Formats: sequence, C-alpha cells, structure tokens
Amino acid sequence: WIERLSAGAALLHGRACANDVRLLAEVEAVLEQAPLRGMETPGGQSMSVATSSCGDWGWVSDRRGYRYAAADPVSGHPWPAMPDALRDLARGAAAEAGFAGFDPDACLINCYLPGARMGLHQDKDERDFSAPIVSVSLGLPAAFLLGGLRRADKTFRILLRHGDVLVWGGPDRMRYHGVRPVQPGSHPLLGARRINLTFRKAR
Ligand code: MD5
Ligand code: FE
Repeated sequence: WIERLSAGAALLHGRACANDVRLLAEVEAVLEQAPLRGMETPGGQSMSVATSSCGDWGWVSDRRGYRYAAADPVSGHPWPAMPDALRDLARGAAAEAGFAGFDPDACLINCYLPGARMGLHQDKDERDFSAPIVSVSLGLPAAFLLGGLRRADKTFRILLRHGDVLVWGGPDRMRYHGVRPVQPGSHPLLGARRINLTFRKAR
C-alpha cells in the first residue's frame, strides 16, 4: 500500500518484496564487477556505509569532493550497466507515486552493516532537481530520519523495512535526511546487512 508522507513523498510498503530474490541476484552481479568500498568525505572522515554504483553515472566521494563519475575509480572501467529488473522497479514505483517518465541514469548501492549510519544531509550533487529520487530498502530494517529544508528543522523517524520503496520529488526532493545506526540482527535473505538502492537522474 502507498503511504503519502507529504505532497511529493510516498512510501510504497513492501513494493520490492515480490521480486526480492531477483533484485538481490542482480545487485550481487553488479558488485562482482564493482565491489563495495569505503569512501572518504571531503573532510577526511571515513564513511561507515560501503558503496558502489551501476548505470551511466556512479556517485563517488574523496578529498576532492562529492561528484558523479562515469568510471569506477577503483577499476578505471565504466560502472556496470543498470540491470533491467532494477530500472523497472524504480520506474514503476516512481509512476505509482505520481512521477511518470522517471528515467534514472544512476543507481547508488549503499551497504550498511550493523552500526553503520548516515548523517543528516541533502542530496544536491545532481544536475536537475526536478527529477524524483527512488530509494529501495533491502535486508535489516533501519530508522530513517526525515527533516525539512533547513538542517535545524525537526526530524521525523520512519522505520524502513525489507522491500520498502520511498519516492521523493517536487517540494520534498531537497529535504534533509539521514539513517540512524543499523541495529544488529539477521535477515533471512540478506543476513546481517541492509542494502539501500538509490535511483537518481544524475546528469
Ligand atoms: C539510504 N541514502 O537509506 C538513503 C536513501 C544517500 C541516502 O540518503 O544519499 O545515499 S535515499 C533517501 C532520500 C533521498 C533524497 C531525498 C530524501 C531522502 N528526502 O528528501 O528525504 O541509504
Ligand atoms: Fe541522501
């Protein structure tokens, strides 16, 4: 079922569950070509979330800053293609939330082991903020923090479970958001980890 969180944000509960085995297999195939790696923030802090990407553009972070890159800096090769099963899920979920025609060119793969977290931030490395962002949660649950358009705005906690799909667009696209430390546990399909797929129109 679709839960409308605000004008441009919707939570599609369990939307990815029916196809989870296929989705995970596609993600694992991407990770064989472009393994998960730790990244460093421009300030020199190491991030607790391990990341990789598929699609035309991959999100990277290092001392030079945050940006989208056409090649994986670890291998020097282009990022793996975005698997159809992933693209179709993102397009379908966006359409159900009111964003027909979403055409993602980047899929960021975030892997959270227990204890990993993501601090409050805005997604502003994309060229065109008019496209929505689609986020797919797999594995261990996580408490997601949804804030406002200013860092100091009050945040709301949303529990994201395996298979949940979030769509953010329009007036909600630039909200501050973060992820509380993932609690220890084990998921029947993914084991002791949370994987989040974030589909974006980067360029
Ligand atoms: C995650 N990832 O669970 C989240 C899901 C990231 C990131 O935040 O940058 O890799 S994406 C959640 C999101 C994206 C864009 C806008 C909003 C939330 N929002 O307005 O709340 O690993
Ligand atoms: Fe984000």
